[in-house]
Amino acid sequence: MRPVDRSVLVVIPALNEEESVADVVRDVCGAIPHARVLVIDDGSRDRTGERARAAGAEVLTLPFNLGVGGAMRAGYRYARDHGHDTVVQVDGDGQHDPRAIHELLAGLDGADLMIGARFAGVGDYGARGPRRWAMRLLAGVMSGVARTRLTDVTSGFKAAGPRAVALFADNFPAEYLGDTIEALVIAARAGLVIRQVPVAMRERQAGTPSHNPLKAAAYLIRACAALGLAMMRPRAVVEDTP
Ligand SMILES: Nc1nc2c(ncn2[C@@H]2O[C@H](COP(=O)(O)OP(=O)(O)O)[C@@H](O)[C@H]2O)c(=O)[nH]1
Ligand SMILES: [Mg+2]
Repeated sequence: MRPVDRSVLVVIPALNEEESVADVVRDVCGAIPHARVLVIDDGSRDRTGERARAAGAEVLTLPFNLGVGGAMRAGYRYARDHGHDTVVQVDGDGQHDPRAIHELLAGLDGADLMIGARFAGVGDYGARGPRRWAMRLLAGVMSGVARTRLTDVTSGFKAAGPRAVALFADNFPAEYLGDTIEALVIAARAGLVIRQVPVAMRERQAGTPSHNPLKAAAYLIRACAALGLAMMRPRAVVEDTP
């Protein structure tokens, strides 16, 4: 399917991103004009929603903070209910270059889920210390689960085709870290094809990251627990879309 033939919903989960979200929305609209852009404003205490709307996005305002997983589940449901067969997840802090969306969409011709992978040799984005080791370990384990080589399983830059949209509208995990590891496990176990494409990652344009070095050490343990729990869930069944 050519990218313009897809009905694409770009979902931007955002928490307190008033300084960057408008630029992200404008860049996404410029890069992929035929897409609809939905910002999920997840209980922000700043003007994230207002800025996003002024820049041309639709905004779903959640009454209280659900986390990235809960926000993405809302996004996938919105896609299904409004007839979008393809969802692209983009961060609201400007780290993801919207020009790479085309490569993600092109990859959906041979896959159900495309990951924009940061450590695959493009750009100079680097996590350090325990966070990087955790990411590497998880990438190794997840490559086995997904039966393909994956180098960055915690990337928030992803494109989901029709089968993944149908699956995630009902099964997107809302737990901590669920939007990354657990979502991939659910997809792989449902028989979906997962692939990655290398992307350059930019620095956050403004605001503060939701991670900090102290939390990094806890990341590995939590992520492994998330992986273990995801493996214990019953397999989800995806109905083939016509
Ligand atoms: N909807 C929602 N978005 C969030 C939440 N926490 C972070 N985000 C957004 O998720 C994206 C990635 O978060 P970020 O802190 O940059 O994570 P990092 O890039 O992995 O360091 C950004 O667009 C954030 O605004 C949350 O609780 N809910
Ligand atoms: Mg970020």
